[in-house]
Amino acid sequence: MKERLELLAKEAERAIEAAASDKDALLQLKARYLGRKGEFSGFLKELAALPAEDRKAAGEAINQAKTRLEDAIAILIGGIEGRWKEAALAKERLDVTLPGRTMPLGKRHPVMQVMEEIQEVFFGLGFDIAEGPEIELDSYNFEKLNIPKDHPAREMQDTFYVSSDVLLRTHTSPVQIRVMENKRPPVRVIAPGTVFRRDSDVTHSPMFHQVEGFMVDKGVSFANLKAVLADFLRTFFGRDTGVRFRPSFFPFTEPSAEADIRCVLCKGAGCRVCKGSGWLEILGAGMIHPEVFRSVGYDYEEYSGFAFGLGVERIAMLKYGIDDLRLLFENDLRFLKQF
Ligand code: FA5
Repeated sequence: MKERLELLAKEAERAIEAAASDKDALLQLKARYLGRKGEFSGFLKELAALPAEDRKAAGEAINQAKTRLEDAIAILIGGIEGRWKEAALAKERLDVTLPGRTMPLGKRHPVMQVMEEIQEVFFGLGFDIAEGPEIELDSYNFEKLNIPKDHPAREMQDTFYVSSDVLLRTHTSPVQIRVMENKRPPVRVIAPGTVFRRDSDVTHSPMFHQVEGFMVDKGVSFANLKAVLADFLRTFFGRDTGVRFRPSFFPFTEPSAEADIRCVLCKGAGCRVCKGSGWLEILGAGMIHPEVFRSVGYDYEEYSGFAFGLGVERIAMLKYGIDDLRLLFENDLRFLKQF
């Protein structure tokens, strides 16, 4: 038995050596020689037939041979797996110096960018910010601004009505009323927001943005209005931009004016945007009407104030040389990415 055992062990060792780099073959050899029904199990069965005094030594010899072979297989498989792991690690090594993959980032819409820039200029002049509702009461959008129900000035702003007393605000001027009802002078406020009108062409959109601004205190004059607006326009468009004030009419200001800026698209020569005039109207303004002061409980003998309303899209058009205001609302990324 001893010789057969040694012979089998030698044969197994040779087979293992020949399969040293093949994990599957090694596992097959393990099953073939050392498995429960493997070739070495035959020797264990023979043990019972041996005389009692020889059994122990024979059992040990079988187990030693098996253990040796098991260890040899385990070492070889360990080596193979180790090499696989190293190869995988080498292949997958992270190169931390590679630039990351960039996610396309969204940007502020040009109208919002311009709105923020406008706010910055007025912050610098000491104005606070206020907001009001986009769905507004008729009384705030019109009546308290000195525009009663039958006033012809209502036709200046084609209105989207929700019901007879509720509408989509046509301008940011109702925020003047909401602020003045709640705060005593001095006030210096700007109110940016979305407004709605039944209007649509290259310089008009049914939804657009305004920045309202107003200042009330003792002794505020038209000169203050001109100074603030001229400062804003020069800061925004540059020192040599042509600006002009024209007399105008708003029921909530007296006297009233509109400010135009030299059309940057045609440099004043006349084009479809400025309708051939060389100028583009960007804001309405004036001294707050005594009737408006009366509706908010301000004493118009004691206080005076100015107000203005800027069209944000018009300013964006002029700033970026856009020749059709509707482009700003088409959400074409090729257009929007330019800003
Ligand atoms: C008003 O809305 C007044 N509330 C402004 C005002 C405030 C005057 C305070 C006096 C005191 P107007 O309707 O002119 O005024 O509009 C103001 C600006 O909004 C215009 O100069 C123009 O730049 C812009 N605007 C008017 N309608 C449209 C439109 N449909 N689309 C884009 N911009 C517009």
